[in-house]
Amino acid sequence: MSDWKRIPEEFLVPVEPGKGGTIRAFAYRDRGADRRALVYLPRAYEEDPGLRCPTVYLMHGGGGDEEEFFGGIEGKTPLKTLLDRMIDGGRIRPLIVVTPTFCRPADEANGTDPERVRVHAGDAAALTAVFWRELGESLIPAVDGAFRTVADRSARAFGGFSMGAEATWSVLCRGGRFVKYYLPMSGDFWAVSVKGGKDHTAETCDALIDGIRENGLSPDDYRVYAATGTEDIAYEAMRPMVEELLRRAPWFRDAEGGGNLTWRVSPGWHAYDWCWDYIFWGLPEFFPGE
Ligand code: FER
Repeated sequence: MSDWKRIPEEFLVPVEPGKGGTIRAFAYRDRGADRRALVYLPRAYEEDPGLRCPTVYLMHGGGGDEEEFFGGIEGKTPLKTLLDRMIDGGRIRPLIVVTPTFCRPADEANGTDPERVRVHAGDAAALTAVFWRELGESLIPAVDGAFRTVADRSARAFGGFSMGAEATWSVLCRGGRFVKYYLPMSGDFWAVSVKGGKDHTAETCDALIDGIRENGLSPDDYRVYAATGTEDIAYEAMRPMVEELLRRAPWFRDAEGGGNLTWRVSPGWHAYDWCWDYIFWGLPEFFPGE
């Protein structure tokens, strides 16, 4: 039995045309390469030219691309409606949401074959491991330059699904100076090995904490909301990893006792359908409505 609460239905009813936020394509450059992301701008951003917003970055899973979270600029997945309704209902502040991709053409991805990346999570991990560099060096500066963001790490979140969760742990480990809030959904950290959260639990947690320490962060400087489901293929790897993190005070302590790490388990499986729930419950922990 699970006491997991699904998203109340009213948050999944599209707002009237013209009343919600907008999704657009966003082009930027990274080390000479053309890069693309989708960007959601909340309604309030368009209406109030003085408004600056926090930014949430969401990374897709293996086999996906920058279109996947929103279902393209038409917003075919529930995510746009969910954000519109959460902002309207005062659950979260008006936010800018950016969905980039870790995929790169073969000639600029250190020999990584895009076709193998699409099919093999282990190959994708070569790209999720390094995305933090592009984030800090190119994507964040481009987004902060193009939109009225709150250009500060305390107004940035990074989350992702599956291999996007791997990217999320990697940003915390290696790029924690750029981002304060983390939403890893259904994925463990592969710094030591594929499924290292299961097969090398202690070493994986050591690697994460070593990176955090090397970046000069203290436990108040980051906040993690980690979630997956009991029927999810990531559960067997994410659960031992996060449970071990919860034993690593002062670096991680249960948010229920005032700490920096929330661990939530749904009855769900490895699918975006469950990410909507994790986003619904996670984002208000970071950027509550006023
Ligand atoms: C995990 C389980 C599965 C995980 C990633 C996957 C990063 C990805 C699977 C795939 O893309 O096929 O714990 O963590």
